[in-house]
Amino acid sequence: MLKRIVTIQDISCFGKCSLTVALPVISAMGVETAVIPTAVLSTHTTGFTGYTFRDLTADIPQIAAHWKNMGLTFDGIYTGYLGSREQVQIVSDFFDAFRGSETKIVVDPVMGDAGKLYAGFTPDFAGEMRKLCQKADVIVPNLTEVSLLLDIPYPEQYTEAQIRSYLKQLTQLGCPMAVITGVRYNKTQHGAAAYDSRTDSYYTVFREHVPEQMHGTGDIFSSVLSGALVRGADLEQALSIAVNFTADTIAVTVPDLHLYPEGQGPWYGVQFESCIGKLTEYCKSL
Ligand code: PXL
Repeated sequence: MLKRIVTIQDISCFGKCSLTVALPVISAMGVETAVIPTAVLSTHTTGFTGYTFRDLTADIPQIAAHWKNMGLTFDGIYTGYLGSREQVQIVSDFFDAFRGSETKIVVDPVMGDAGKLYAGFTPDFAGEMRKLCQKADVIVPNLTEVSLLLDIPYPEQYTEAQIRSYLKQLTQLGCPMAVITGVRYNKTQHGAAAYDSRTDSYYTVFREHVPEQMHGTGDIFSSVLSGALVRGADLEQALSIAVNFTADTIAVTVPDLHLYPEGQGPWYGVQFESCIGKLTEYCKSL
């Protein structure tokens, strides 16, 4: 029987992030992908201006009630960008209603990047997100989100020992496993680090660093990680597939960045479509 994930995040109609990457990427991994759109935006909020934003918070409990009546169950629940504290609370109730003994819950606590909050977020939102993280099996913050969750200054520079300490502190929020994305210990490599508190094991996977800030790559990473975990990968395997696929999508995009409107290339997202074949290849090991 096909595994089934429900992913709960916004749909940014243009700009390839959140649902417009989660749906194709998780489906390509051979996992059925149900969605709950939390909001509809004309574009994502980084770089573009004048975007529309339709909030769908009120629809979420109604969708959940319908699904409960139908007896739907999920092998995985993966959450990304959530637009308000109220939405985080509703998603937390969704976890309680749909968590089965085998359900993997992945929370990507989307709040910011490169030391800055995304438009519309305030630091107090982090308190609500911290509570949601307690209910997850795996959380997937970048270093900006780590600083918000742990209430520490954004670390511009860090050592491997510090990353290990952050990972451990993240699991002490209440989730057994944590992954930190966008980790760099030197100028040439870029990757992610993970910690499983149940076995006290650390893992890291790196690829060549590309000096471009691309948009939507965190959502691609978390989608792949979620798909792999639901397909039965352990944390180390899931980390490896997620880092490698994300790096592949960045590598194919860089040579074309100059073809996009002036300076906007990174906002348009990465060309993950041309890497889907590699993703299915990586999934053969699962
Ligand atoms: O990729 C994260 C993300 C998701 N959804 C929306 C965003 C962003 C980041 O800017 O604006 C609407």
